[in-house]
Amino acid sequence: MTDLILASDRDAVRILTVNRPDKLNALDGATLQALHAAFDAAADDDAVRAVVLTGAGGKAFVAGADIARMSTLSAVEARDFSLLGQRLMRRMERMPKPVVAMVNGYALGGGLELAMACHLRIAADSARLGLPEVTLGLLPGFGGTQRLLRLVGRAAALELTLTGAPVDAARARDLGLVNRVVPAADLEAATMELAAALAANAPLAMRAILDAIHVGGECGIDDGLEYESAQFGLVFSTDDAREGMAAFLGRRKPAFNNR
Ligand code: DAK
Repeated sequence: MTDLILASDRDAVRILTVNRPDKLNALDGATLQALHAAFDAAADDDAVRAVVLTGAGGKAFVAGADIARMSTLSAVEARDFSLLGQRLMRRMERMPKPVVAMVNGYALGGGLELAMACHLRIAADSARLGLPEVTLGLLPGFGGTQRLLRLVGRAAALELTLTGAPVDAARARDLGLVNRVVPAADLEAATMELAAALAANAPLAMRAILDAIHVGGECGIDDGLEYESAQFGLVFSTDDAREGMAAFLGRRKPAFNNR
């Protein structure tokens, strides 16, 4: 059997590739489970400082949940499938290191939900993104309504989910659905440059930032500020904070050690 998820490392960047190109990388249960295991492994590996997620085959990031598999599910199985996907995407969102979606083509339905669970999204100008579930008589089942609302606000979230119509990459950037759009030919280089820059930053500071932004998105400003200052105190006591400040003062590049 071929690997559903390919994993390779470029220096401190782990590249994960959903590998079902003949099905435009559609997500079935086994692929969701393999992705979960791959993210667990990336989280546990101290040598990995940033993760890039993409799709194989050059045409799609991920074209959605596997409709053929989904069409055979009972209600109970559909709930389990939804829980499996939600668990994976929560796991990704709460990763202690930054995760970048390299959106190299269609990101539809569960595929866009997957991209939205990443911390940053960079898209090829040829990519198309959308939540077409409504056209199948469904609604997003991996947290898509909730993450889209938080990313782009109510008006655009309602437009994308109620019409089901995909948007091109430029519109996705205007909505704030992706951080950056680059020519398709430059996508890999631009993504790896971004990921390498992230990987060079202090891991414990990034972890604290990921936590603070996540917590802040779910609570009021006073609780969020308190959380931020607690994280600041914690990070301030690390070797990497000493190293970062000393490197600045010594006019040299810092070398962070995750301590
Ligand atoms: N699932 C299964 N197979 C898919 C697929 C998908 N989402 N997308 C593409 N494929 C397969 C095609 O069936 C075809 O397979 P073969 O016939 O060759 O065996 C192959 O990939 C190539 O696709 P096309 O021949 O269709 O390629 P085209 O270039 O003509 O079109 C396309 C590309 C992306 C426009 C088209 O494939 C397309 O419209 N795909 C479906 C996109 C879509 O509707 N995605 C959203 C899926 S729904 C829930 C949990 C989760 C969800 C909902 C509920 N709960 C449990 C409650 C999430 C739902 C979704 O994601």
